Amino acid sequence: MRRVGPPVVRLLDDDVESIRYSLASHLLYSVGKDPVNATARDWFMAAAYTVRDRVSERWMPTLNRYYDQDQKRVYYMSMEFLIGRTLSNAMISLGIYDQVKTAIEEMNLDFDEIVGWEVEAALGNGGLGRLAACLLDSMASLDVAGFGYGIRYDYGMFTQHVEHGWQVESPENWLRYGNPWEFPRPGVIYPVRFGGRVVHYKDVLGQTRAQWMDTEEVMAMAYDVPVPGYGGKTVNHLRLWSAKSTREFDLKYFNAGNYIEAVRDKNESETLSKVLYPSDITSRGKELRFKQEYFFVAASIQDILARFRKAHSDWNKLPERVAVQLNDTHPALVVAELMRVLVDEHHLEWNHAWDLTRRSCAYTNHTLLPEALETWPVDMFERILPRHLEIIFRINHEFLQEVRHRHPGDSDLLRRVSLVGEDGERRVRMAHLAVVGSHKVNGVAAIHTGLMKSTIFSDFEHLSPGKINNKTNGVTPRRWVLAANPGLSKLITEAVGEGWVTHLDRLKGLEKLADDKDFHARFAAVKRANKQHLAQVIGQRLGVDVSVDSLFDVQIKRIHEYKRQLLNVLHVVTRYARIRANPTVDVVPRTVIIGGKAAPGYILAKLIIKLINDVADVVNNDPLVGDKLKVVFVPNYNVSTAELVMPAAELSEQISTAGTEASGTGNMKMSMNGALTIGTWDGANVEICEEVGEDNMFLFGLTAQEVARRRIDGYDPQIAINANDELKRALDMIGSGYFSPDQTDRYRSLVEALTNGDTYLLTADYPLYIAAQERVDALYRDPDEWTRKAILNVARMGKFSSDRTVAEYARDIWGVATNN
Ligand code: 26W
Repeated sequence: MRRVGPPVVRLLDDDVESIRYSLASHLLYSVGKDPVNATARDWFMAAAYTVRDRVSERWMPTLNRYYDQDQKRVYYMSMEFLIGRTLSNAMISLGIYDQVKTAIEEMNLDFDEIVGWEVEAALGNGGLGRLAACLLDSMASLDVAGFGYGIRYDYGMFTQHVEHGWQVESPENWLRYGNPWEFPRPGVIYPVRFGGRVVHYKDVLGQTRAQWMDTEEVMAMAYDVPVPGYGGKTVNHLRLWSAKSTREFDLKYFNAGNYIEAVRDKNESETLSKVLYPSDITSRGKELRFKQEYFFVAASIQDILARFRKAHSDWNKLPERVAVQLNDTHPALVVAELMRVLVDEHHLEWNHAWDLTRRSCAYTNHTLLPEALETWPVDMFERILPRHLEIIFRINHEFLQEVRHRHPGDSDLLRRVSLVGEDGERRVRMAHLAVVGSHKVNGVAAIHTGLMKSTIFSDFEHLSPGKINNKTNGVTPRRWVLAANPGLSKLITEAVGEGWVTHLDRLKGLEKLADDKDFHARFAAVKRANKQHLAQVIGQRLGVDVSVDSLFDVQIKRIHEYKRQLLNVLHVVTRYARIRANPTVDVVPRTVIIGGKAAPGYILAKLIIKLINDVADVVNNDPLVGDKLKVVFVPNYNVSTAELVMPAAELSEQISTAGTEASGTGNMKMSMNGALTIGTWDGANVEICEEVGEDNMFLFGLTAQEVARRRIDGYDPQIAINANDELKRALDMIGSGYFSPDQTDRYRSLVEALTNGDTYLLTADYPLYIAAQERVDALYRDPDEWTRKAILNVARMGKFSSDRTVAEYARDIWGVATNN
């Protein structure tokens, strides 16, 4: 048992004077500069250390409290954590924002400039990674003992540049200047093994056992990033693993006198945590990716079990004390690894181990797109993780046995639910492993969960009714409203008190102000100021002059065919053609803002970016158009850009083909910041509509059922195109090179994909989308009515706090209490 240490002492005060003292001492003692030669970045580091000290003082007591109370731990396992910047957020969580800001300003420094020097932690692709970060914030804010496990990539999400309209990627060396938020833990280091072979033998008791041997080893070293909850009572952490070579590895070569070989080998084993895979669409059997997945799973399981064993000797307590949440299938190897450790290393009986494993694990699915579902070739699996493959085969054998028993003679069912796909090359289906190895499986919005049950997991739904459940996503109001939109936050607090920050349903109190003239004016002024700020940045950085009087129409998210940025472009081109045809007509001025990264290998997505920029070039420079229409592609869309754009958005574009977007979370962020949504009946849009009311949104288009129907019947885009002159015209303009005079056939393939096949049914939804856009224009002409609806959006978004999401996971899946 743990020794009883001295009581925790808080050494640091939070008044301006003490903070100024901390800043000055950190500048000198930690950064090694004095105010005379310090750069803004040096001051950022000093500020970060100043805040970090105060985080640490609250962190250790949290860990001790969990230990003393033997709290059940929740482990959020994710290949991605898209955290963004930390400084302002940590200041807000600790309640020291004003003091730190004042202290910095009293030293004659520019607070915003200093904040701007922080390189964001972009250890994620998009929605899935950002959700992980929001859930960590909420777990800490609700006093849940929730910890993240992930990978400390040397290179996170690439930086996107736009050159001649094309996306160009460059590596983001985010650790170059050091990361003030991480604590290296050289003492927390575990071996992770790969390859080798499995030997089966009988032990002294005559039990058959497996030994995995002749493996190669890499070490996983921990780095801890504290996660302060709002109010500062609880500070959890995220533990990220970095690959280090083993010492033996080096010695083997050193002894043979081959120094250079030794160093090369060392480098190779350290590539495991080198880079984040920047594709969130295809899961092509990349061996390194597979190894990354096992690397962080193996290290985390060792760490989790070591912590458990410090307090418990009875394995039966595992599911009572440990909940492991799998963020998509990327960590699904947890199931096999936990089995391996319990059976091979701790000699638990198979059935006993299986019972503990299933009761500890739960799995969240984030996509139905077939190309994003992970499967790994059996051959490769066997080469890299031979013992795990055996374990998976046995899990599969016993699972199929049970299915056979319950459904005799249904061999087709067996083929469908098997953990191993047998059509073509044999592959392990990670989603099936995750489902079978978990006690709960969830989707991330009601419609998505429904589709999981009726499509990809329908057999499992019949086999274990009730196992699949919904947990609609949410976003943290701390980052996405309080920090990103101080103007709106102030207004909300004045109207409903401070409690909304942790009890977002209190926004309901704004409803009664939806018709209040004075509140209208102030609400509209906040939006205008936010637009002004964004317009200024766009002017400065991109040299595009946008009018604050225009409607800010925003689509920010990864570039994907299914998200249909192209549909947005078709609307822009239609609008442009209308203005050209009738230049004197009175139109509602629009600024269409689009941002997002394309996976580097996703040629079509990159072509879409080029198209957006080509269209922007023509439209923005057409004197006939002027302020009536502007198109802006915001380069390098990331968390920091999102924090700038969300508060300035008036129209939120959420226009995926119904049934394809699992949830979406940008939709929530924009609506919470007072944008109206133009969107399809997809993902969380459906539930946003339930909350804010159909009158306060612009929903359009085919439903998921209608989409499925059309696909079955065989959809012919030609019919829709021939029936709509404006659509035909827009496609002709794009396809014939109107926007690409330097290369007139640039978009031929793109237009052909729409005219033959049109997988995502853009042409089917086009007329409905254009009609919805006309309703948008009409409403914008009535500013009071627009503002009223915007206020109602904010007022009714309480459900979409990630606090609500975490509370539901805690109650239905993890079995832990929340403090709210
Ligand atoms: C193996 C490659 C890969 C990597 C990541 C495939 C798929 C992914 C993710 C599942 C993609 C993703 O980010 N999905 C998004 O998850 C969000 C959080 O639940 C949802 O809001 C989005 O709708 C969903 O697209």
